Amino acid sequence: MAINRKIQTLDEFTIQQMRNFPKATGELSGLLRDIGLAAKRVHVEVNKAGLVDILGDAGTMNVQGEEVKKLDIFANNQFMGVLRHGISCAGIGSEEMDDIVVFDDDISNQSKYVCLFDPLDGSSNIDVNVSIGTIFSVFRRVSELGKPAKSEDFLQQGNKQVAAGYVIYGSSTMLVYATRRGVNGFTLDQAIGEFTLSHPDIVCPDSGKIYSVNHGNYFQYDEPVKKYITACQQKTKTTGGPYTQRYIGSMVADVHRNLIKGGIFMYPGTTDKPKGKLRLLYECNPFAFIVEKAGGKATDGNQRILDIQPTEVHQRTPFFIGSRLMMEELESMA
Ligand code: AHM
Repeated sequence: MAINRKIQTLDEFTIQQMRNFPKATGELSGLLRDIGLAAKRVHVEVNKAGLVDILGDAGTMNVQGEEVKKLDIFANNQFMGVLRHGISCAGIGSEEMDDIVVFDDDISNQSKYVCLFDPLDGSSNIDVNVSIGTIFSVFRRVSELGKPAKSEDFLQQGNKQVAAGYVIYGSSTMLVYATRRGVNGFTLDQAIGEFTLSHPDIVCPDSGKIYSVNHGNYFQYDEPVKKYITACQQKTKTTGGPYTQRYIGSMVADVHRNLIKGGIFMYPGTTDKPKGKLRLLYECNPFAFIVEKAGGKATDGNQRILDIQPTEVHQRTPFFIGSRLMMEELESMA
């Protein structure tokens, strides 16, 4: 079968984008290629997840005599491995690791970027064959090149991200990433093992019909959030509701759907957990960057997510994200 040369692979796309910047060194393209490579490995394992009872449980030996790892640990190791051995990343922070890891070798100390990621978000959905994802955030280092990266490289405001993206392991596997130039989506063509450009220049519709929130926590939300949820369920002039409630419990899938179709996703603080559940640096910041670049908005209920000054790698924040007009409607409830 002849390959359709109208397709554009992830590598081709990032290199073409780089040509618009005469001073670009290709490091960011290399970083995205490395992330794409790890994502393909995770894709293969995710697709075998249903066989885990046949192949052996986590902590036991598989048929090759290797220890079977939990999928989220496997994903973490893949992303850490490609970034450590690539030439573009000086260190990483991950949901799976307590502390940042600074690679500190001659090549990595010269690398311009650090990366934060959630290797497998929504991992409680693995057992039941529901979409899960990887989320990542890329910052340019602020510490001196030639020396090991420092914590200040990771604790930058989200508005300093140079790129952010996610991979969704769903009915197909997709990698979506944003830079300051816009948001583009690539679907994994399994026949050739390449991410190919399928969703160029993604724009989040200004409004939509979907709201996504954990209704089980309703009585623990504050009054403006309850008021907005009630508005979502009613036919009013301003919201154009009632909206449809869709909540997978896998943020990558929920926000991806709302990005494409229009909608709002909320993970508010609760009386038990005032800061909610989601992590600022590797869950909320990357999505806020992507959705803002696509024309939407993201806040913690008070301020823009991207303007929050982080103080620690694993900090949590309430999170509201989605179509511009729906977010403005929510803001008017305060
Ligand atoms: P997890 O990766 O441990 O599953 O947690 C993250 C997920 C998000 O993807 C999702 O939005 C949220 O947790 C759902 O939480 P809840 O079940 O409290 O609604």
